[in-house]
Amino acid sequence: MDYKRILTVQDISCVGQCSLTVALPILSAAGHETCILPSAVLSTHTAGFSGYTVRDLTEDLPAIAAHWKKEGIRFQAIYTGYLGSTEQIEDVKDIFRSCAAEGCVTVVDPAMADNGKLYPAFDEAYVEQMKTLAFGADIILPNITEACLLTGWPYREQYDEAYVNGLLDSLRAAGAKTVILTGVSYNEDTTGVVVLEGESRRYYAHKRYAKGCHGTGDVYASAFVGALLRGKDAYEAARIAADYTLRCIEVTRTDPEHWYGVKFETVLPQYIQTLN
Ligand code: PXL
Repeated sequence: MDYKRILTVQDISCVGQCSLTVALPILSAAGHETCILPSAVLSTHTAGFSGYTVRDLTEDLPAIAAHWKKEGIRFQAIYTGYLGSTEQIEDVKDIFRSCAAEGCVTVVDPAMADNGKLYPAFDEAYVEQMKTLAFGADIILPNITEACLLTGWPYREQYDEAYVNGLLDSLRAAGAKTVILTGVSYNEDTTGVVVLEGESRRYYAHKRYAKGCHGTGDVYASAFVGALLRGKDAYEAARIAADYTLRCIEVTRTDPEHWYGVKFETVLPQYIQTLN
């Protein structure tokens, strides 16, 4: 197996099964050396908890990047998620430029919004700056809300294929290369992802549960990156990640105490099997 070194840049939510506490185990399980750059440290994630603490690590990023440059450290993939500040995005772009190994794949999950709303930490300036990161990346994984924010396309709860195609056209026109558009659902029973690559648009649909779970975007993006770096093509990686995320929801949804994340650890063996 080809052993790859990947850098993932996202926050540490100490409790809540999202961002780095999900990305690191999933990427490691996929068999990759996983280096991390914490964008911020929070006591919990911000969706459903109140009174959480936040330490923004923006100030630390330039010195960390400078050290890596001095050591000649390079990554075969760089994958970003929830970031700590608008200013930090410039530092992340600098890391894209200076720490990429030859053929490095850059993957941006513009984790900033869902269900038509920005997460509490972010504002319009963050969205503007995120565009400069996302449209320079090889692959982006927005949900519909994030794709609307990145393009100015109007957000709608009910939509059809023509709406989704228009949204994908807008992303393409704005500079997006490969797009994995998540949470695309045309009826109550199924949801799925659209994979836009060159002229090809393919939809993968699977069972939908009425109530979503927190943290599934991060589980999905991490499982996607893990599979992609194992040599799967974008559509196959998108399918593997969707099936895995669905299993995570299935083992969690009947436990009302576990409202803040998904029990992704318990089904990691199945994810690993699908990669082999
Ligand atoms: O799952 C995305 C995410 C990551 N990190 C933090 C969050 C969220 C979503 O709300 O609050 C801190």
